[in-house]
Amino acid sequence: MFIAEKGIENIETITLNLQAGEHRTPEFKAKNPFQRVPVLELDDGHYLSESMAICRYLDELHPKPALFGRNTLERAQVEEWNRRDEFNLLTATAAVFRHGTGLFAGQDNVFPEWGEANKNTVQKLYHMFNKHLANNTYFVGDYFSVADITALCTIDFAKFCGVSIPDEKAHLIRWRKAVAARPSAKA
Ligand SMILES: N[C@@H](CCC(=O)N[C@@H](CS)C(=O)NCC(=O)O)C(=O)O
Repeated sequence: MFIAEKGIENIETITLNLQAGEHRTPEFKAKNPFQRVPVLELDDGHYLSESMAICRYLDELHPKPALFGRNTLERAQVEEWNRRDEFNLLTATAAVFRHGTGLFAGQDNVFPEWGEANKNTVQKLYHMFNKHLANNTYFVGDYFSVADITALCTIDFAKFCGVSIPDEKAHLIRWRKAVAARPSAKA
């Protein structure tokens, strides 16, 4: 979505089948020792992983449109919300994915009770996000940023994990509809 918002067209995409373990090969481990996607492969032989590191790299090469903030305050606010999206919402959602969906049942270190607890955490965050969006078009005022991209991807992941936005959270639903309607969300 970030690449599409930037209008960058010369990045070839290679999809790995994670369920088939295509990221657990020695070749892929050499690109990212953590064996996670995404990885950006550079022409000079470097490999970059971690989504935000990749986004920041692309942002410096393609500054327009600015997605990390247009001034000092906005840059701090984008960071503020992006960290809340990742450290709070994504962490809780990932716990629901692993512990609360049943997809990993039977594997070591899977605790369904922890999954249920994190479903509540996601709902509490939706409550806070909804209040914030009552007075803001996007997470940072009327400025669309990478924090909106992180939040949309995480909220849609949470839905996949069985945690949807409740109907009464009208501001969060309005925001989600607007961001999901962007052409980049379908890219
Ligand atoms: N912090 C990393 C997270 C990367 C990550 O967890 N990727 C998942 C897919 S979204 C993955 O590769 N999972 C494979 C596995 O856990 O074996 C980032 O932002 O890029």
